[in-house]
Amino acid sequence: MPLSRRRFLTNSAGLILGAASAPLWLPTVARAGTIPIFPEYYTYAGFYPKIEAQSYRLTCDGLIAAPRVFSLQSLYDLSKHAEVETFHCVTGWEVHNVSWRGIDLGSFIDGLRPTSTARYVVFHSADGVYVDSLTLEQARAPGVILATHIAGEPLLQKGGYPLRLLVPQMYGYKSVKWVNRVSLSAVRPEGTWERDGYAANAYIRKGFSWSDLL
Ligand SMILES: Nc1nc2c(c(=O)[nH]1)N[C@H]1C(S)=C(S)[C@@H](COP(=O)(O)O)O[C@H]1N2
Ligand SMILES: [Mo]
Repeated sequence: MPLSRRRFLTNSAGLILGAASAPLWLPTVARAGTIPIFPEYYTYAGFYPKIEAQSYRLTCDGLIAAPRVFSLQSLYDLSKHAEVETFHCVTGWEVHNVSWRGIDLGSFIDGLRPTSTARYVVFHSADGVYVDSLTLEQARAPGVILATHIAGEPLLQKGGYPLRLLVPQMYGYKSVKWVNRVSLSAVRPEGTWERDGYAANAYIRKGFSWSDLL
């Protein structure tokens, strides 16, 4: 292609893009409908659990007054906390202004009536592999929710449907997907990413490289 022709195309493209006020680079939030599409949908287990609303149960056990089992409907009834946050994966990507709805974790845990010896909240995934935990104090921090909805819609199957943890203060690996068991414990089991050397207290550190966490 002659150089002049190429210049012409570049100029036209610039004008069109300018008129549409769309940036030339890819936006951080790509949208299908209203649900933001994340750059990656991780599955450490190697598959995405397919959970049916009717048969789903959340089991709560360990150091609490008595074990409890919740249906999805009963969790939706508790899902009243709205939260808009940037989601940060420790591998470097982030998605801005994600609007979530979920259950305030602090009040949920208080409702389970932890015993005086309980120190950690452990989150298990229906994939049977992934696990992570928070201290009771971290679990009670503002904005920490068991998310049921994203952008007003139930979570995507790949995004942890029907229930995922959201810890906005920490890197995404803390936010366990497909949560089906919440267990109160006196000891902290090693989380999936901790086994690879990542911090249990995964606070997002602006201006630091992800490798600082290693
Ligand atoms: N069960 C389960 N939860 C998980 C993961 C996983 O592989 N399995 N990956 C974690 C990581 S590293 C990140 S960054 C987020 C990514 O969320 P997404 O898969 O919805 O994009 O989920 C977290 N929760
Ligand atoms: Mo991640």
